[in-house]
Amino acid sequence: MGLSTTISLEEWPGDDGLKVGCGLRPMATTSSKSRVVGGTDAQPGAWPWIVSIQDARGRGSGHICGGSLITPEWVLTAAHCFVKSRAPPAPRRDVSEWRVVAGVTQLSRHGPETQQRQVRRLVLHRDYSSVTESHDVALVQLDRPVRCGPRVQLACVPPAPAALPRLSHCYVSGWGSTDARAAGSADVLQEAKVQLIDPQLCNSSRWYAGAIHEHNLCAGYPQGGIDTCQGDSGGPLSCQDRTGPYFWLVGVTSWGKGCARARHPGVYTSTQHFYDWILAQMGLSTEATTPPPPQTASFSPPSQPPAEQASAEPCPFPRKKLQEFFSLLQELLQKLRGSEA
Ligand code: 4AZ
Repeated sequence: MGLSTTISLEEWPGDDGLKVGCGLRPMATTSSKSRVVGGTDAQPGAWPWIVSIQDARGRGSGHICGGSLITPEWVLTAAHCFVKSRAPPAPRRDVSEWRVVAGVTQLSRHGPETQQRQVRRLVLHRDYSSVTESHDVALVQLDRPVRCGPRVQLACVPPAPAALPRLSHCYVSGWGSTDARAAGSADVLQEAKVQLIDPQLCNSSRWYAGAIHEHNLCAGYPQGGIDTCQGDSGGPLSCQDRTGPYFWLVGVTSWGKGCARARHPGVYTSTQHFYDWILAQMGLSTEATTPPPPQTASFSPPSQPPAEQASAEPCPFPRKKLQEFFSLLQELLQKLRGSEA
């Protein structure tokens, strides 16, 4: 029988810094076939890395943008979320204006695993332009790490410069508008299956006519109808790996011409393109052992102590559960081998 009985957790899903013990959806049952615009509710825990970034002084939930947990204390999101109007840029530097909610599906009703955090630091990409929407990426450091559990997990960021991992199904999720013609956010998290669209086609004259940057991805449908919309920004474009039951955080929802229009799919910031930037800002690369250069758009209040070294530890929950699962699997395989002999 061609099965190995030695299964090491260290080899799964991979050996790169940001993808061990990540991308798992412990609560997911079946794959979904739904939409964000005109869409369907996501099941609790369906996208356990998504967070709601909220204006702490806003009305209702105060939801502004989505984001994705990439370590227990860092959230990857879009830079434009922190700019009041897209032109001219007026960054909202005061971290006390924001809060981050993890482990939530329905914004008006927090569940047992919902965890609210304050923001310690905002890092906007220094090349973000609200005119061209280039480099629309930001990191949010939480005041303290979240605890992982069935509804709170980390996303896997694909390493650069390797080719994109072998991807199969891609999904977007968010609390953004469900009506292409109306603003406002959804109370229950929405999800949609989308297709990655060839960048050349996306940038062609009848589509985005050159407005797509090399660090963007286009996803949606040529005919429109299913798309992210206002309020979904910063949230994840997550694609399943062909070889395993885990997802990659492939894109960050950035912009689009309207929502769900034909030949104008959603535009995403490619996370792979910013892999080194992400590591550097979190203090996980050699570059970041020196203070960030002055032009770096770091909005940490000067009175705060330096950020603790970002934890590269995977969330413990899946590891323990997976260890149990793999021990059981190993036992089963041994039994099967025994009964074959
Ligand atoms: C927005 O305004 C926005 N259709 C996000 C995504 C898309 C359009 C607009 C994609 O945040």
